[in-house]
Amino acid sequence: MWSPRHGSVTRTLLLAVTPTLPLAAGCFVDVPPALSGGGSTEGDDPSEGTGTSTTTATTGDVHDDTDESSKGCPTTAPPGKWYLDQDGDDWGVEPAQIACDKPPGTSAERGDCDDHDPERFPGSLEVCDGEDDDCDEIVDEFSPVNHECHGCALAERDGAPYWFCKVDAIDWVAARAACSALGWTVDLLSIHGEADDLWARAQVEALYEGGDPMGTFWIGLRRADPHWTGCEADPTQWEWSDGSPVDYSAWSMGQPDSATCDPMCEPVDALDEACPRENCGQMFYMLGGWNDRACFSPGVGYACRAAPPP
Ligand SMILES: [Ca+2]
Ligand SMILES: [Ca+2]
Ligand SMILES: [Ca+2]
Ligand SMILES: [Ca+2]
Repeated sequence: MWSPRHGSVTRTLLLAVTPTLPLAAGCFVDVPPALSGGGSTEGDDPSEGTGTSTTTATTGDVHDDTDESSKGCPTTAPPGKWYLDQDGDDWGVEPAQIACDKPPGTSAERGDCDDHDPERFPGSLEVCDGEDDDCDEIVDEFSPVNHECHGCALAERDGAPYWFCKVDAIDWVAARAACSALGWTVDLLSIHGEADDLWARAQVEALYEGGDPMGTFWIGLRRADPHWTGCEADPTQWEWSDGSPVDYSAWSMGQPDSATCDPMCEPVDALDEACPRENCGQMFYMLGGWNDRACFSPGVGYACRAAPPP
């Protein structure tokens, strides 16, 4: 036997696989009559008209048993798309239902990244909780109420979030992984001009106030080829891990120097401790300037940046 609930589910499933069906002819046009079955599209066939019309406000469904006046919604507005909103935060999720009136438990907005948590929705305030609260696919980034999180100072510049993280010891690969864990657009910091460089350095200086003047933190610099033999690496073969162009450099005096290179071995990978090559880049956080260093070295911090919104 047909029920409004079952009919609604049927329409929802069919809409998911028939997204291009026209919507303008009436409230049930998302359901092909030949496939509807069970009477859920009762009245779609004009020959079945009985001269009565019923609107079921509680489900948002409009049951047409008639003619022209019942082919559309009660008002001139076309049927709307309504997204399931289970946590009541006014943000829903796919798939959509089509109905003239807003069905209970739905929203006209879609994009809720957790429809079981009313604190998480697009535009919510990001807080330090290991979750992406504002549904931008970035975890625990800067917000008006989130300036520090898990040992990282947070900032935002030109629309892009930054993390400046203080740790006891971390190699370059682990630092990059820590950045990536914050979101797929997050990588180690790349620097593209003096203003970028000075601003980043100021953030880190504040974080490490009173620290070692020779202390270093990882940035996204790495050699394009970490497997070079001998110790005469091409000093220009550097790249940013986020894929951005190397259009600026601020090496410290005498760097890159690959000071720890052992010319008698051939490295297996970028983290080969038995055959050190200074394949990764870091910043002297108090003195400024960049330094090449073996990627397995224990840096005491790192900086991450998310790509700004397009
Ligand atoms: Ca929701
Ligand atoms: Ca939610
Ligand atoms: Ca977020
Ligand atoms: Ca969060």
